[in-house]
Amino acid sequence: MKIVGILNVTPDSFSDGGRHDDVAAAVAFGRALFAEGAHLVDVGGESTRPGAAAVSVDEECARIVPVVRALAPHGPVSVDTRRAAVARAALDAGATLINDVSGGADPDMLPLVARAGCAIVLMHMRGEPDTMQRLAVYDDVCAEVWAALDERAVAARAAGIPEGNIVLDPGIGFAKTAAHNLALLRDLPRRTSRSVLVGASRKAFIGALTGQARAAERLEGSLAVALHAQDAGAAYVRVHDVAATVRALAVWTAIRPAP
Ligand code: HH2
Repeated sequence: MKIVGILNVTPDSFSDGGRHDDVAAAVAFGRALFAEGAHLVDVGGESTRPGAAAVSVDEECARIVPVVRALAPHGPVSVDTRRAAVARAALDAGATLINDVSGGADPDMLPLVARAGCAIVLMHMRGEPDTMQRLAVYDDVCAEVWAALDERAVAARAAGIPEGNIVLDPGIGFAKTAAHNLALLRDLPRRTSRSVLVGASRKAFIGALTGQARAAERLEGSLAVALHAQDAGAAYVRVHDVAATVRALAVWTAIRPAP
């Protein structure tokens, strides 16, 4: 399982907002994530936490492009964006993977990724970050989320993206209650014949289980999810705490080799 380290260059991300708002500090942090063992560093310029405000394309590019350009020579960089114009600028700056929490909703996104020949993460969410928690209503959350992801994968293939470049993500915390998140994680082993990314690091449902209000303190619960993702056969886990995840997985995989 590959470890994707999180580098948010935003003022308002739920856990690391405002920490890396100058380019040099962001690049140093990204290089440290590579040194700790991240296989990829995911650079994001728009917070998608519940209730987050939207940013303009220009602002998002201004936040991420200089960081991607300076970080890409040091290791593989993905960019966390829902906008094709931002993705294009990031690919030009050296990014090699697009992480799209909207599942390719921008009509230009899937054709762009097809032309670039890069991989894309298609994540499940409903609505927009500022409204999505109102849409967390499902009869059968696992069936509905994976049916929606299958539709996005069909659209991606129709746009010319080969199956090998498509990664699916159930979108833990995006238009989901804590119970939905747990159901999706429990169901994960049934879905990993495809390439799947799990992003649960420091999210609120972990705090609800452990009684921790502060996101930065949710390390142990985040590690528990990473170990579960490994056992479930996930291809990627997206985490804030790279060094701790690498160490936990080193012991876990020595005991239980990858499925
Ligand atoms: N979660 C977040 C952002 N991007 N991308 C994928 N593929 N999967 C996720 O679960 C996911 C994601 C939210 O976490 P974070 O980046 O830490 O916070 P914010 O959106 O507030 O910047």
